[in-house]
Amino acid sequence: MKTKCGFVSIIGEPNAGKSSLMNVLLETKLSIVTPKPQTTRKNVIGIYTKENVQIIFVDTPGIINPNYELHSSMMKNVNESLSGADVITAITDVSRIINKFDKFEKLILGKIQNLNQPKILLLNKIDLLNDIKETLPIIDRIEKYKIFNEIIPVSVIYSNNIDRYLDVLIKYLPENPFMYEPELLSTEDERFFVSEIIREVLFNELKEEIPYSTEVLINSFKERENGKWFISADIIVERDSQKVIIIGSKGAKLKRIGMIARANIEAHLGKEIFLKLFVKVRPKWRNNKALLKSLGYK
Ligand SMILES: Nc1nc2c(ncn2[C@@H]2O[C@H](COP(=O)(O)OP(=O)(O)O)[C@@H](O)[C@H]2O)c(=O)[nH]1
Ligand SMILES: [Mg+2]
Repeated sequence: MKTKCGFVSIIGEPNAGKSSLMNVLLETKLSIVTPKPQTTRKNVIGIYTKENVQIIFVDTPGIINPNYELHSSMMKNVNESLSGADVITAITDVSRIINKFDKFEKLILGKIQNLNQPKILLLNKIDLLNDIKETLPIIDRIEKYKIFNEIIPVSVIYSNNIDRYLDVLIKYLPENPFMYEPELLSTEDERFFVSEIIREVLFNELKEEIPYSTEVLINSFKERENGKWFISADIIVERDSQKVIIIGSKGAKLKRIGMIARANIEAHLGKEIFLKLFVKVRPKWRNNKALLKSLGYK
């Protein structure tokens, strides 16, 4: 039997639903999803294998105009994923695209219009529209650019039209042998997922700009004699005032963050862990190239 296998880059603006899409396709929660934009900072690989098809999805940070070195690194990740892709999937929040079409045109269409790979556009969040017909003028407008091979309205969180997307995607996927074992879900290691889970809790528990000023560094990740895993991590912030907020009065906030993170990590790893969190101040880490490098950024 002939097999199909290839890389699919998932790109789009912040909050479009890129990470949700990958999670729905893989029927698991690999990539962190929050109501806040710019949560995903590094590319996350998710591998879908069914029958004779293997799709290596690459979830990417939302495309923005960079303000920090951190953002430049995030955009490098997007570009890398695009250049390695066999098929490109762009996804946009259809309920908001009308009011921000110029931005969509410049950031998304501009970025991919000269690339050669097949391109699919998902108009996401159709559940937020009063009538599916509202997508028609948008589709007309985007079709004029002749960038996309297919434009598909979907609702990722309701799995609406996702089957159709998969069918179309598979059509454009090249014939190749599988690259990975069919059981493998990701090439990312557990340390990465653990740090992402902690970051997700920070995004959910902290207000305004604080989550954007945080990063998580796993210091140790080892099995102890009693079978319980010991994980210690630094939560890196930019200012003392942020450290004070994260720790909270009598350490209550950090305790809560640790409790939620531990439960989520245990659910992910399927085993009990012991989690120790420290908060450390690294002024302006988002603009410090050397520090970014030590945190795994390009
Ligand atoms: N109403 C609605 N919300 C969605 C849909 N897909 C994603 N979202 C929400 O949009 C927000 C951003 O999703 P996320 O996957 O993190 O977007 P990303 O920044 O592009 O990775 C989250 O609150 C999701 O629950 C959808 O189909 N309908
Ligand atoms: Mg994301």
